[in-house]
Amino acid sequence: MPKYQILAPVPDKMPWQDKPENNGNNHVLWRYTENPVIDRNPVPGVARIFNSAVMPWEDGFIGVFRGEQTNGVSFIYLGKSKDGVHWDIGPEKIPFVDEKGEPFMPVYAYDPRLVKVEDTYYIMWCQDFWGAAIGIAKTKDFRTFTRLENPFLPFNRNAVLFPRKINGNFVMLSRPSDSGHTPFGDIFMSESPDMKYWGKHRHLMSRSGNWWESLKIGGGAAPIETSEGWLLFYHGVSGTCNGYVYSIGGAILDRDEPSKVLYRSDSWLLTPEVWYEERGFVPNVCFPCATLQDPRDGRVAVYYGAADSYVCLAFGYTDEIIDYIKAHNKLSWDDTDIGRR
Ligand code: BMA
Repeated sequence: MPKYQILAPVPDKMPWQDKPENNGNNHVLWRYTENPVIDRNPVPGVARIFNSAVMPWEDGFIGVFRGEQTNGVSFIYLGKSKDGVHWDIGPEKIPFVDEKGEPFMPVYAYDPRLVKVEDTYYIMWCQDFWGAAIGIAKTKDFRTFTRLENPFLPFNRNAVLFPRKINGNFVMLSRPSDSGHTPFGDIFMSESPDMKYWGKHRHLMSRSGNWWESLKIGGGAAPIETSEGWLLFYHGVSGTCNGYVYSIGGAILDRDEPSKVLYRSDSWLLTPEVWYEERGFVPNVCFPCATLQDPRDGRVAVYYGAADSYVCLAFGYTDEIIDYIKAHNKLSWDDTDIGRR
């Protein structure tokens, strides 16, 4: 039994590989040796798949995938897998409909997350709404995808829903941004009773004085509920003289009031170090979007986009990750308050 309890459903299976003997800096996340799990040109008309999210489904897994087409425009594709590693990606963009059942296709759609709350799966992504903003859809069967009202005004990215209501409301992280490459940005949190009207906005966490996350941060995978708090994998960005570098950071949020950060690691959990993270369409990007976890032993698999070109997997144990975050904890005053001014 893990030291820290994971409060999430037990999966039938999940991809896994044991920690290698020689794990570099002995980090708490280690890369799958068969990375990338989705290579270039995976589907006709799609040049790259990356920054994508998966969940257990039926006797395997299902995922929503950012497919960048050969014309450079990204859309969301559906994929299925028996083992979470080998993916069968559908050749068509997900055919959203609006709440009246009329077809809805975003101008573009990227960086999807997939989160189940109660009996419904929600997909949230970035789309054009007179500039980059958040789109959301829901499905119960992965056949009909009903697009909901846009939750936030532009400009915004990196929407990540919590996997259960907190104090009766849906809770979503987001990162207000600009319409371009956004050289700033903190994570905020908003609540909704109905997935339509959003409010009670709170500031969750700032970019920090730590160089690897000093430019901007953004939510990554849906937070994992543990007995220590919500474990959040997020991305932190530094602005080097040769462009942005995206690393994976870790934080633990209060279970009842998640805008309070309990612990936050001053060091990254994973940073671009291998060819598929350092070399690609956009070099030096590790961009987490989903996890699978097993409450029985604390194993966690992190799905992340690498170099805006590939889907990759890293593994860890929640006990080790939480202990690492605690051991490297460095909070500022605005992490620990409720985030309202
Ligand atoms: C961000 C998003 C991500 C991308 C990252 C690095 O602004 O567009 O999709 O992975 O930049 O290019």
